[in-house]
Amino acid sequence: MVTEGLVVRSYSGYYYVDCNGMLITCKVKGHMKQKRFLLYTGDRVLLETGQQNAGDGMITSVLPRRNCLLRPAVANLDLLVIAQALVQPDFSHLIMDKLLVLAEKAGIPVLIVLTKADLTEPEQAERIASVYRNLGYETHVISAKTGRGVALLKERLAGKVTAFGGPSGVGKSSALNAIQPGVLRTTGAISSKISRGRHTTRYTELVPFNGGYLADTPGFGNVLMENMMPEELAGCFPEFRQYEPVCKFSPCSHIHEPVCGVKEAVAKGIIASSRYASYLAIYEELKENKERNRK
Ligand SMILES: Nc1nc2c(ncn2[C@@H]2O[C@H](COP(=O)(O)OP(=O)(O)OP(=O)(O)O)[C@@H](O)[C@H]2O)c(=O)[nH]1
Ligand SMILES: [Mg+2]
Ligand SMILES: [Zn+2]
Repeated sequence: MVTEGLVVRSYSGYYYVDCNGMLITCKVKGHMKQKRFLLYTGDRVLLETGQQNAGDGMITSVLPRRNCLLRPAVANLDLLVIAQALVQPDFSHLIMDKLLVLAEKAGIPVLIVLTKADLTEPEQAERIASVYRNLGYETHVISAKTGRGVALLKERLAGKVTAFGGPSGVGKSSALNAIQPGVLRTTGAISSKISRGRHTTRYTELVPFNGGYLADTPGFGNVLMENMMPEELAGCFPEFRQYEPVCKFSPCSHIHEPVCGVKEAVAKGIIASSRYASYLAIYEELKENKERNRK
């Protein structure tokens, strides 16, 4: 029998597929492996069931994706929550801007969550949040410890397929647990190697939540910008768009050109200096990638 299902977790060669509420353990059919087809958590797949065990299946194809991300590795999202701590670890504009660029390129709506509000002054939180609110990104300041901001965030996730992504240790799993205690069934295996029993998320798993799904994902260190050309970057900074008509050259890299609307807006303080600094750093990284690939 052929049925459709949703990949809710993948783990060492096995895919766990939700078929109308029943969890089926699957492998992928040989011809798919030959094509080196990557399957993501969040993929909709066709599978053959009922050969041997009722709980086993074989994935035969992947249905077209609406969207897909590598970091975190997940497909078909309605919403990506980009989580970062205000402190511990310190907030990084560059990491936030890189993740925003990747989400813009993938065409996935973003909601920003700034965590550990209990560890910082409200003014500091506001300073960071305002940079992103001014760009039009919905930004929530929360604390899993005190519960601040959790109820409102929970409301905003209802009925959607949402993944929480961001650097390691920023509090993604803690935020999810605050939103829905017990939501993480299998994540949070205690690692004795990493600092005294900290819970570190090992894989992406979708869990049903309020008419949609929530995904916790493993944190990462740095964010590598891959599969992107330097010339594409400005298009992933939405606030640049309205100043580009002023640029003398088209296309304009907004770096060395003499008359540039974007550079003017930065000089006037209309475009945040942290955003422009990220643009320069990412542009440089993409240029280096391009030169390396040419060799
Ligand atoms: N004070 C404070 N500590 C927090 C908060 N949220 C998380 N923490 C702490 O931060 C550490 C990391 O939290 P996790 O929820 O495991 O972080 P994570 O983003 O899921 O980490 P990875 O799974 O490794 O990517 C833990 O020691 C938490 O107790 C918060 O709101 N306030
Ligand atoms: Mg985690
Ligand atoms: Zn320009």
